Amino acid sequence: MTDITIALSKGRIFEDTTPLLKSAGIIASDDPESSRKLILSTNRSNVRLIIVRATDVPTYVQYGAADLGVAGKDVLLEHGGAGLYQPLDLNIARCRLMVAVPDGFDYESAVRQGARLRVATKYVQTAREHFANKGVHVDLIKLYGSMELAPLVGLADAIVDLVSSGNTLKANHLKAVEEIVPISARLIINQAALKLKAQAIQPILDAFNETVKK
Ligand code: PRT
Ligand code: MG
Repeated sequence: MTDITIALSKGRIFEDTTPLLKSAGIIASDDPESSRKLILSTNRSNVRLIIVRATDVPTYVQYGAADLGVAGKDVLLEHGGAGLYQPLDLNIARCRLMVAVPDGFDYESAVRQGARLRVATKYVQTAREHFANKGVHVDLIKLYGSMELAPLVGLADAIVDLVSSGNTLKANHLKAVEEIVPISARLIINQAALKLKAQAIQPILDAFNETVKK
């Protein structure tokens, strides 16, 4: 039987993918929240899960270290998608990639006046493209997390970050001023694996498809 490796990140992606895996008859043998294992076996002897950082999922799948993976659209936009087949929007881990500024900052008028903005973000590629399309001059500052802090301490005028409930922005006296793109997690498949392991992969893809449609 062909061996299949599926790359997931722990937290919301793992939690939201668990029911989809179940619909394909795949049940993890351990919970990544409590186990320190990075390779999890499943009830299916030919299927294993690997637990990697959310931003690393496309890389594992691109190089074929994993056949399948689940990654946020935000992560895929930054990665670029080389070597990946993206057949299915799983409609999970939904949020929006947005521009946010301090409560008192008049973003619209800054943009209108052609101000040069300092923008802190983990999403440098996507942000660069967004502001270039708008004709807004920006200096991008790459951060790896907690972007909400940057405007509060004078590191940046604005941030580009994911927003779901809006509570994190509110708690830090920030407001969303522009949506860049709606985000959800996608199934990704290594392009070569899809051809070479079609018999093993297609039933998983079909089950995911059915469950997502419901
Ligand atoms: O957390 P870690 O540094 O380990 O990695 P990660 O942040 O890359 O992974 P994880 O598991 O937090 O996120 C995985 C994926 O979930 C992301 O790539 C998104 O596609 C998706 N997702 C959905 C989110 C959110 N919703 C979300 N709200 N990822 C992050 N957030 C963060 C956001 O960055 C902000 O800090 O939650 C905060 C805002 O939430 P609200 O509800 O306060 O608006
Ligand atoms: Mg996170």
